[in-house]
Amino acid sequence: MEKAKLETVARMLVDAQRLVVLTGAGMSKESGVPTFREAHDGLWARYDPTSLATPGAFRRNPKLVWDWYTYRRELIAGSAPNPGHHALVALEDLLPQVVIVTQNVDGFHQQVGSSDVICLHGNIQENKCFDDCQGKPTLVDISRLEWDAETGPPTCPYCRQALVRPNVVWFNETLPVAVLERAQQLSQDCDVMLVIGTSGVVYPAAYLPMIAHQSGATVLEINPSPSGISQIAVQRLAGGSGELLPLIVDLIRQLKST
Ligand code: BV8
Repeated sequence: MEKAKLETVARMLVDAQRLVVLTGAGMSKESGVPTFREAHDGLWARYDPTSLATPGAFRRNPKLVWDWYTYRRELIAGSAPNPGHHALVALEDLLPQVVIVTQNVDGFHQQVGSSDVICLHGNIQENKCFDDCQGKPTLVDISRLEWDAETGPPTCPYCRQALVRPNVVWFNETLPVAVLERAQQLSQDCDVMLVIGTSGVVYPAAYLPMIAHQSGATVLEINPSPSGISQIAVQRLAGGSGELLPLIVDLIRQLKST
């Protein structure tokens, strides 16, 4: 990556008063967590995740979907946030406002201590009643349940009817209203949006950079490949976020000290 491009992006970030950072699966790639569209290793290579992450798939074959989430939870448990996640925490000491809006469900931003994280699509570590029988969401602590995991997910301990499912937003499910509204408002109000590691094909998350752009914000991108966001980004740094973010934060620190 040529230094001049990094310096250009650092100079666009150093004076940001209201920065929004939108992250996707690419943010966790250097932690060893496969991105959403990349073929998962082994058993899951033959399934398209967008056909597993749906309420219909869960109704049709709860064990298959539950096992896919168990596999992903184990993958995440065996991984760790990478230097890119830590760099975003360091950015909070350099800029007046940094809000992370993430599409990721791995919990890594929260784990490293980012202070304001909006999870658009939920949290893979949490489970809930499929029917939200006690209200939205009816969280269930499965560590307190006894069930035969060979049969798939447990039954909700409250209603004893519906099955327990991961507390994530599936395709064809609406995002929590308050979460989406806050993300949209922040995208409208930000002066800079840094978009990291997303293909920009899943909506309504992919609308957020467009909202920022139409509101006059500077949109920047870190992604090794062009994405659905690239055409509205004034700069795309073609590299890995785990490698580039620490370099950018160092440059911002230098600019701040001169
Ligand atoms: C909804 C949780 C209303 C589950 C996920 C228009 C408007 C509204 C809706 C739609 C619309 N058009 C279509 C829809 C429907 C649908 C949709 O968007 N479909 C797509 C496939 C076209 N949207 C929905 O259903 C949403 N709900 O709209 O409600 C509604 C209600 C009823 C009926 C209709 C509509 C809900 C969407 C949420 C789905 N849940 N996750 C789980 O994780 O199991 S989405 C999932 O995929 C991820 O969370 C993520 O958000 C998403 C996209 O993945 P990315 O993060 O972008 O990752 P991807 O692999 O695609 O790309 C990785 C990128 O990283 C690449 O660009 C790569 O180059 C880059 N990269 C690689 N290495 C690195 C890197 N970058 C940096 N560093 C590296 N080292």
